[in-house]
Amino acid sequence: MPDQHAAVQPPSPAPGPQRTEFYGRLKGQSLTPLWEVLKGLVPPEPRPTPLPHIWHYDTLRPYLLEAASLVTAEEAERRVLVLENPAFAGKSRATATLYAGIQIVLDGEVAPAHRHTASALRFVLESSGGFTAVGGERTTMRVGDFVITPSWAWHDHGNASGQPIMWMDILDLPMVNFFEGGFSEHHNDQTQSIGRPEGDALARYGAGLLPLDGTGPFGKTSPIFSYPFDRTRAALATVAAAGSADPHWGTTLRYSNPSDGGWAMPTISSWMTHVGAGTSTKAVRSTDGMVVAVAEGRGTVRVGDKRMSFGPRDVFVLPNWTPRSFEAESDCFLFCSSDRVAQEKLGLWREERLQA
Ligand code: GTQ
Repeated sequence: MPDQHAAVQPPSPAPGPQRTEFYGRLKGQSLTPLWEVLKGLVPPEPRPTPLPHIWHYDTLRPYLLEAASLVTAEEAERRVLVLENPAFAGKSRATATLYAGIQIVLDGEVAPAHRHTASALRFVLESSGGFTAVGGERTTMRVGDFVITPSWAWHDHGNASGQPIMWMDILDLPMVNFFEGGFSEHHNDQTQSIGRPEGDALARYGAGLLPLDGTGPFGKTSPIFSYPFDRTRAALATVAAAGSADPHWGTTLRYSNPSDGGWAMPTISSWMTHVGAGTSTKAVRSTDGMVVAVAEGRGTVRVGDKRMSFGPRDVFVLPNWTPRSFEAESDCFLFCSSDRVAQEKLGLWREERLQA
């Protein structure tokens, strides 16, 4: 230990044993030299960790059915196969900030009521009419529907359709857990009590009308908790037919919160992109990593130097700040989600449109 009162010596300019010895002593004081870590801490541009990855539905489906033969929905609480990015082994992450999984509920099963501060969305992949109940209202889940479970809303899932139902879950769990701010609890009953008829929320908030008073039941989340695919598809097809596609983003409409015009959820952005048969989009990159589920169509996505062919119900990850573009063989309807809304609120979101 040098004498603290001795005159400070000019620095020894080259790395050497003195530095190593100094760093060793710093460690013991819970101190670390910034100059050794600065470049990693403040990178000149994003260095994406997630890898591009695709899960083909044909591959996923038998595993889901096998899971359902081994574990009941009740025992599992949520019987889900997590879509874990190969770059995040053991971390239950699809991107740096989003969790994704595929959930299966068999005919006659119940996924019991619980709630958590993490927000969830569902995108329905296969259904003959299973349902979810959210905050006192039930909604039938049809293929292509976008359904929200707002933060801290009770939710249980059920199925009396005679066939299994499968959907993609996306939750903001990595974000919530980053803040270490998460809560959850179980309901006393398997299923919550239902206080409003099916379709109530859509009628009140989703018909271009709003109640005279009241802001809706879900705080920062859209009071429309179920956005039916037939409406989304019809709107997008009409807009696409008008020929106003963005060269980089195709024809895109975002799911919005009618109360304020913002994104439907406070932490996760979702939108649907149409790319017409035989057309392609130009490459673009943005700071948000995306999870995409194919609602309809076949095509190829280029992401960085990788090409992935996709078909209906496939799910893929497009890493942050990595150029991406779509080539559509047939008319494609692509459901996309990312943390864009969170980045926008924090002033972080950027995009770069490339000319290729
Ligand atoms: O349906 O509530 O995939 O709580 C992960 C956690 C689904 C759900 C997931 C959950 C849920």
